[in-house]
Order: sequence, then structure tokens, then C-alpha cells
Amino acid sequence: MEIIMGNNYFNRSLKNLIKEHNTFIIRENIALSDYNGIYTRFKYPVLTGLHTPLHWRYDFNPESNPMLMQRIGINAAFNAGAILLNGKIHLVVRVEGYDRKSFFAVAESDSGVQGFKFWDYPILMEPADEQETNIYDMRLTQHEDGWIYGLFCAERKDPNAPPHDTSSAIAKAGIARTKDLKTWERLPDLKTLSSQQRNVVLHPEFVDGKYALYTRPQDGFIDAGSGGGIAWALTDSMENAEIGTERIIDERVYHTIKEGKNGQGPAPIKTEKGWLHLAHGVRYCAAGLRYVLYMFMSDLQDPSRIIHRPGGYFLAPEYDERVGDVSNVLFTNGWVKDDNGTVYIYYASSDTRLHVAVSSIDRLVDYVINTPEDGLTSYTTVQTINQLITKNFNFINNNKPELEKMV
Ligand code: M1P
Repeated sequence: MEIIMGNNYFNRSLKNLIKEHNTFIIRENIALSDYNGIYTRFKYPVLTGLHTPLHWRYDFNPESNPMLMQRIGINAAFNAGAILLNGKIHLVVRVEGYDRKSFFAVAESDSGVQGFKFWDYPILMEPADEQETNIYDMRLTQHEDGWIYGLFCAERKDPNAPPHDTSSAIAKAGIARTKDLKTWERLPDLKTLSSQQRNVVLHPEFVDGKYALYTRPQDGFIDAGSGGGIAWALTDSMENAEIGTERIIDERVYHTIKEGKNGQGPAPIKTEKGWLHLAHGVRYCAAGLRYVLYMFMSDLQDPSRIIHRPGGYFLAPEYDERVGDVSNVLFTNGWVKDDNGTVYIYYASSDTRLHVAVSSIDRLVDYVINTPEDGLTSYTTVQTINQLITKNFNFINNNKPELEKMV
């Protein structure tokens, strides 16, 4: 290896590196054929750590990097906020370095299913204070006040942890706003009575003249303790956001996909029938925690009132998605509805990579309204299945001639 080093080696390696990276970035994504009528999954993740620009990771100067070695490693690209801006889908991605620090970076694509390209620089988000250590999971809300808000988790070491405890942390809801995803104004963190906050999301419209927040009060950093449901609270201002009592509107429930904890995903989408919500639910199992995605719908006039609760999960990790830095996890904090009613759902698997599933408002509304609720026991589950079987047999018996012509 040493023999071929020098300019030729450097130039050849750089050329190969750039060529391979470009091919990788523009790789065509393939819609998978497994059908449930609800959404379409795709073969490849839309973003991984390897999608980050080479100029974030390599020093391109042969003088200071004659062996063209990677200088800064990017471990993962996952939980992304999403927004349609200037006709393109933009993601504010949680990027994580080899050093375990997360930060935000914008990637954009024309199609929403492939070709996502990061902007030249990641976002240099001003910290709320010197103790802030890590930021992640931004939810973007295009609010009717004219600003795009980014709410995210801002984490710091627990100041009350004993000296030998180097992992206890406090999670707060960080707030920033922008008009173009380029210039960000950091606002004070949300003031709340709860000792920990994650998964805080801003509702896109004023409610009773106030800003409305979906929150997730929790006692511990990982353990929800007495909290752990999706809560609702109002604040007069986002410039000094402060909430009092948080009312749980979607509680965790014994022996369901959200028995451990749950959290609002992206900001809800308004439809004629109600607000569509996407969320994550966490259950306990022998392998640890299992994170899946679920949906619900809330009332148009009172978005804190849930009117439809389809039972079970909407999307769960499968195949390669099951494995990663934190295995058996699907998480979402971004989706986009385009002008045709197509919905692009950005979900991350196992805290490692980001995928897309494509659906439509019509399909999601139908799913939310017509999927049976969780009856909470094995007995009621079988009753529900039996009702569908009986309905199908009645339909078949009543429509035999027509059905025979079809097959
Ligand atoms: O590791 C899985 C997820 O864990 C957290 O979610 P929650 O607050 O519901 O436990 C978040 O840190 C999230 O980023 C992560 O994907």
C-alpha cells in the first residue's frame, strides 16, 4: 500500500470514493409488493449515515490527508422531521456521529422516496445553555402564525446524579423556529411541571387562541413512571413557552402495544373527518423494549378528543429493520402530505436508518375509521375476527354468481 501512495494513490482513491458515493445517493428505490392496501414500503432506506456528504467526513487536502482517511465518522441518520417546502420534501434528520452526539441536518428530495441529498452544512443549533449535551428528534410544524417550529429533545446530565453515575440524564423540550430551515432562532426550552419531557409536538393551529402542545410527561429518562401517555397542554406563547397541568389524552394501557409508554409522532394532519395522528407505542418483552407505530384520529373542533382508535400497530419492524444500534425499534417524527393527497411517512428503524412508507389521506382515514379497536382481551379479539368471518361468508353466499364470474 505504501508504494502506491502519493498523488496517484490519493487522486485515484478520491475519484473512486466520489463515484461510489454519487451512485449510492441516486440509487433507485423499489416499491415492495407485499400488500396490505394501507401503505407501500420500499426496499432501501432513504437515508443512512453513509448518505452524509463526503466533505463532512474526509479531509480532501492531499497535504494534510495523504492516505485519504476518514477523519470524522457518522454512525447513523434516523428520526427525521419532515416538511414540504418550495415543492420539495425536506427532512430535518437526526444525524449521529461516532462520538454519539446527535445533531440536525437538512436533506431534500424531489420524489420523497429516493435521491435524498444533504445540504452542505448541518444545522449549528445554538444550545439553550452550557449544560445541553445532546439534541435529537425534531418535529416540524408549519404553524398558522407563519413560523415553522422545530421542537426537539434537549438532553443534559442529571445535575443531581451522584459522581459515579455518568448516565442519568434530564430530557427537556427544546424549541427553535425558522422560515426556511436555514436560519434558526433558538427559543427558551418549554417550562413544564414534569421532571422530564420528550416527544413534545406543536399542533399546527391555535386552539382557543393559544398554542397547543402534545407532550409526554415522564418521571425518569427511560422509564415513564407515573407519566408516559400522550398529553395535551396549552401555552400563551412559544417565545416563553410554559404549560401547567398536562392532561393525558392517549394513555398507555395494560397488555397493548403501548403498555410501557407512547409518544406523538409528527404534528397531526388535518382531514375532512378529523386530525390524523401517527405515534409510537412501547411494550415490554424478554428482549427489552419493542417500539411500533400506531395511529388515531382526533376531533376537528377539539383536537384533544380522540374519536377513532384503530387497535394494534400500524407499522412494526420487519426483516433488517429489526436490527441496529437499538434493535426492535420503529420510530417516527415526520410525515408529509402532498397536494395530491399522497402521504410520505418517514420512519426510522432501530435507531440506525430512515425509511419511507407511502400511503394516501383516503387510505389512512379509512384505516383509522374502519380498523376495529383493541378489545383488550383474547376473547374480544376472537369475537372481532369472527364478526368479519361471518360478514364475509354472508357476503359470499349472497353474491355467489357474481363472485364465481370473478375467479
Ligand atoms: O431508542 C428508541 C427511541 O427512544 C426514545 O423514545 P421514547 O422517548 O419514547 O423512549 C427516543 O430517544 C428516540 O429517539 C429513540 O428512537
